[in-house]
Amino acid sequence: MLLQVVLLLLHCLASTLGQYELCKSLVSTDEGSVWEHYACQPKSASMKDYMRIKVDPPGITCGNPPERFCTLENPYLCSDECDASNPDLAHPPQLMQDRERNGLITYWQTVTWRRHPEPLLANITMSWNKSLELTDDIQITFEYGRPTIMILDKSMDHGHSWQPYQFYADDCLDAFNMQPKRVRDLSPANITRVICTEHYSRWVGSKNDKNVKFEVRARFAVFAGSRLQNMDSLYTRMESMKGLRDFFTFTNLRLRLLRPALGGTYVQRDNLLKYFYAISNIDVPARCKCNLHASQCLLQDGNLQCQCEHNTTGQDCQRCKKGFKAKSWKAGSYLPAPNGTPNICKTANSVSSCLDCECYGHSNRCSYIDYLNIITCVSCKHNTRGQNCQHCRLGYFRNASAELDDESVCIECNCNQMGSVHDRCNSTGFCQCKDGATGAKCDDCVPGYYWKQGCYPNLCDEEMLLCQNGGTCYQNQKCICPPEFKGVLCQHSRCEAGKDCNTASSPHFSTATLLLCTLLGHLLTRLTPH
Ligand SMILES: *[C@@H]1O[C@H](CO)[C@@H](O)[C@H](O)[C@H]1NC(C)=O
Ligand SMILES: *[C@@H]1O[C@H](CO)[C@@H](O)[C@H](O)[C@H]1NC(C)=O
Ligand SMILES: *[C@@H]1O[C@H](CO)[C@@H](O)[C@H](O)[C@H]1NC(C)=O
Ligand SMILES: *[C@@H]1O[C@H](CO)[C@@H](O)[C@H](O)[C@H]1NC(C)=O
Ligand SMILES: *[C@@H]1O[C@H](CO)[C@@H](O)[C@H](O)[C@H]1NC(C)=O
Ligand SMILES: *[C@@H]1O[C@H](CO)[C@@H](O)[C@H](O)[C@H]1NC(C)=O
Ligand SMILES: [Ca+2]
Repeated sequence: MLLQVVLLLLHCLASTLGQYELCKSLVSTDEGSVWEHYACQPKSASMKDYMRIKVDPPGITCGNPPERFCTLENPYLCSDECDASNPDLAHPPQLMQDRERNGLITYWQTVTWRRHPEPLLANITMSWNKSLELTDDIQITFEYGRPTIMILDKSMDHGHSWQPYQFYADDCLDAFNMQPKRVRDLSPANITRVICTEHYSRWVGSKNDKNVKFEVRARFAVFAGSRLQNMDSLYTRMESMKGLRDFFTFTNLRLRLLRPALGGTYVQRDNLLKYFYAISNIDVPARCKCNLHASQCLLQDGNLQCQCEHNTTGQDCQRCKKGFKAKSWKAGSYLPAPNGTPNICKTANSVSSCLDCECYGHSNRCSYIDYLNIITCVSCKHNTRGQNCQHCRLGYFRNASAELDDESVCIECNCNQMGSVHDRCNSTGFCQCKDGATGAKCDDCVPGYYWKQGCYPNLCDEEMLLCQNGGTCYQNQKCICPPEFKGVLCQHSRCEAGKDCNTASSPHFSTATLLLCTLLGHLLTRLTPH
């Protein structure tokens, strides 16, 4: 009874706090206080406070040297000036993420489009060195008009690889050869589609609508209802729909500004001082991705870091702590609502009754070997072997980018059976090749060899081992000789002394013919008059 009351109270507490904001709580039961664990995630935060901004190319920020600029609405009003050396007139990149006070708008600004028709291009790269999950719309505020062409990119691997997130143009077909779409055209099944939208690029006057958005709320609303009243439904989809969570996940964002605002008309070359980009704010509402193992995410040594619970560790709580690897790591789950499943990392002890059974999650069984006095893992999975399942089975090698407790820690060598000595490889995946074979898997031949279920030395080629007497080399395997010749390189005439054939074309003579020729030569020199 008491337990039920406490649980009910707890449930109320959880719903007032919003779900998944607690990783655990102490509950009293008839047997005393125990910890209850739940799936948990940090609160949404304004990630612009933590972003590192880089603009490219390096000289794109205005003011060095100082320059004048005009506005699109009144092109003859060119009183404004950008001067990097004067704090009041400078427009450095950090003004895209500052906190504006007293209604004073501060903005980053580029040089003007002096070199038209060469495009005025600028990239803004935003990095966090942390996986984040969007919780609301990204909003970029442009002063002096929004770009007519722009791409928003994202990276999920700290900038190693990038993918487009959304295309923006005043004419999608013309700029990107894409049909214009709105998020509201998307159905639940294609909500993660990358679209091109014209909604944020058309000229409406520079003051009327300054914002360009990446719509997250509207995508959430497809599952959670227009006022996001049913987040459970969204979270359930996050678990079941492939790619949905990843769609909102990123470590870096990049804005590629491809053409500035033009004022609703074509480029007027006599006044290029009115074309440039200016951004006053970039809002990125998101939360740290902690795999539902942390409810806090704090700045540590300049980087965001999940405060991992459930005996997990790592920047995103993506591993089990040392000594808690009895089972493979798993992300927490939103299901079942409302508290989810924490998927706690377990000590080896809690699984294998007091033995020190550390198998990096590749086994949860150990046995004691009496005469060696050791405890060893039994039936290591994932192609591992060894006392702690810490080695790879023969024929497999260690995946250098995987942790020891990763399911993909051992990669099959895949040595070519014909080309290699055996099916084992070294620690970087190189197999041991037979003579003439090469390549990591020994499925290639060194020069001078040809492949035919293994590597064999060339019998003919186009350089050293030329087929002679008009023979042709067939796949380095044999010379196809004209009928009157034979031999590996067709170097032998089929004609033998006494037979009726034409030896004149042959550079090779039988001994008898040679003798005859020598004799004839002598005779001729004797007969020639001096
Ligand atoms: C912006 O980034 C893209 C993709 O890496 C690159 O191709 C392009 O050259 C960059 N543009 C500028 C102006 O640096
Ligand atoms: C990124 O974060 C990781 C983990 O917090 C840290 O080890 C690394 O030094 C950081 N890199 C940069 C460039 O700050
Ligand atoms: C998404 O799916 C809906 C209906 O299934 C379809 O009408 C719409 O064109 C699709 N959108 C895109 C961008 O493919
Ligand atoms: C994590 O391990 C510690 C012991 O090191 C234990 O006190 C704690 O309760 C564990 N937490 C969870 C969530 O299992
Ligand atoms: C190696 O491990 C990494 C990290 O777990 C994984 O992403 C990758 O797919 C693995 N490589 C192979 C070939 O299995
Ligand atoms: C594995 O073999 C390849 C080819 O012989 C060699 O280049 C590499 O250094 C070897 N790796 C190790 C770790 O021995
Ligand atoms: Ca600002």
